[in-house]
Amino acid sequence: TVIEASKRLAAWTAVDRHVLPEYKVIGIGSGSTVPYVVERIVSQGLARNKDRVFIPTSFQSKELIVSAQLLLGDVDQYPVIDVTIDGADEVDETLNCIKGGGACHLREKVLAEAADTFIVVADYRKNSDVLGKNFKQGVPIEVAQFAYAKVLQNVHLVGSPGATLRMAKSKAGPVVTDNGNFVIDAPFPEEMMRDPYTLLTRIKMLTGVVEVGLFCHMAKAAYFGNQDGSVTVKW
Ligand code: DER
Repeated sequence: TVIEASKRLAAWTAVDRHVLPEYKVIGIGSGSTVPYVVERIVSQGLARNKDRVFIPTSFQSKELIVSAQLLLGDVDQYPVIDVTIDGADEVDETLNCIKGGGACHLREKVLAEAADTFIVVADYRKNSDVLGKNFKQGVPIEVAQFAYAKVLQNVHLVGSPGATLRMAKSKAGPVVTDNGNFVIDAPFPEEMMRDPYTLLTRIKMLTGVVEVGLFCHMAKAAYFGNQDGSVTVKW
């Protein structure tokens, strides 16, 4: 499909430009765009270098690394990462991202922060000017199970009366993350989404919040595949 082709285009461009020969530790994100990152790493022979190790950001990401027969590492073995490449749900004009559509944003943010360079790859739907304009699901918030009702109440009070606990589709009950936590999806009004860093700090301070799916001042560049086969780069 056009969307898959645009994901592939973004991923290949980012790998060619940012997985430099001297880089030894590569962070691999989660979601449906990152498989094209691994595809390019393999096809370009960038995994043949046996001292190049790949760090996962989720169970899914680990499975992707293992199935591609790449060398699997752990972030406690490799606390400093050369480059992390990951997807996003939406990216604004100054590279702030909504992430967590796949409920993986805690480990993703750890690896994004641990990397010297954090690169986002996405299809054209994610290229936006104000967060929340295209991605309507709300800001993903990972919360401790014990505290979810209190966090939900407080998120309602700080500006998201429509916030909900994320329920699973093929499992009875809520989504449970790789870390054993719940996820709250919290839509906020546009004027609050125009200052995502302030919003991030307010949500993060709520007791029981583990991590917030707003990545502010983190990405060094974002690559978007377009429907016409071109690539848009933001940096
Ligand atoms: O959940 C996540 O943070 C993923 O990275 C998500 O934001 C991107 O997933 P996609 O590449 O399948 O759109």
